[in-house]
Amino acid sequence: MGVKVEDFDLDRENTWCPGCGNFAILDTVKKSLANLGLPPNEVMVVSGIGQAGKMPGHFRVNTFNVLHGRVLPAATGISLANHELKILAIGGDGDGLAEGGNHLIHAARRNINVTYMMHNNMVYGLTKGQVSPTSDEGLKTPTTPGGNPVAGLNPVLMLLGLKASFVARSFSGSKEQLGSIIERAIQKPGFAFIDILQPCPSFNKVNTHGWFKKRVFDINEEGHKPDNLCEAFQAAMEWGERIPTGIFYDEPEARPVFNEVLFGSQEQPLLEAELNPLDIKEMIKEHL
Ligand SMILES: Cc1ncc(C[n+]2csc(CCOP(=O)(O)OP(=O)(O)O)c2C)c(N)n1
Ligand code: SF4
Ligand SMILES: [Mg+2]
Repeated sequence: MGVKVEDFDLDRENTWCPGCGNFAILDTVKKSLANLGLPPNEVMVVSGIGQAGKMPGHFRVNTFNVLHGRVLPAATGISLANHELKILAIGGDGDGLAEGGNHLIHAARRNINVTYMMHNNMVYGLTKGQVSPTSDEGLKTPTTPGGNPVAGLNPVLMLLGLKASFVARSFSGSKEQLGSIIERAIQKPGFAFIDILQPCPSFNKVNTHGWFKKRVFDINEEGHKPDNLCEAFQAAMEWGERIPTGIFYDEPEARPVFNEVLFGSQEQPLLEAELNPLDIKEMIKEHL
């Protein structure tokens, strides 16, 4: 009796627009969890605010929907309290790179044991299409009516610069590739980052499903091996007429995850450990 995709089904009204890339990402995540034999009670999905942030409302797992931009601090705390959970952090490009950009830096640096999926539709979808940190230069939005005056940032290059343990990019329209990357990321100990390109047909009329489909190609199929950081940078530099996807970097040498750095190897999750409160009255007196 393995885990089935239907085990993750939740009968709730879905308010995503027709054609939104989030549907394919949701289906693929559920399939990947089933393929890995991870039952819903062993999975925790933490999400921020935005259309991507609504993901946990649509599948049966442990969930925590937090403030905009605060996905990774919450995921860090959960992973420290219970390292036995498989933790998926989910949010949009605005959530992860604008409001939450600071947290992304430190989650990667600390190597928290979390898979982070950033749904990248290159705009703020939920709040009706404002410019985001990944919007291309020239994109006209309600906040940049004359066109985005600056170039969008490349999240893959940013995460390589932070030496994240695992850095990949996929596209909601490449479900097979996306599924295999998600499965590998979940199995990777430490911080695994996936930039998931997705169309927002309601508010991004430029970077559409067809626009991405015409440009994406798989770097691993073209021979890129993800064990070399310099070559990963080289592969990630491209953006435009051709958009590289696949696994850019998968750190070959295992590095301790944040739990191990703080607590060493743990026999039981912190939340089950016996409380041994320190009596600090004498210490306080010394400073009075
Ligand atoms: C602290 C805070 N700032 C701003 C907002 C308003 N807000 C909600 S979602 C959002 C951006 C959503 O864009 P993104 O993260 O890219 O997700 P998408 O909807 O595109 O999936 C903003 C600015 C908020 N809810 N809370
Ligand atoms: S606004 Fe865009 S991101 Fe949000 S549900 Fe609609 S298509 Fe998807
Ligand atoms: Mg977005």
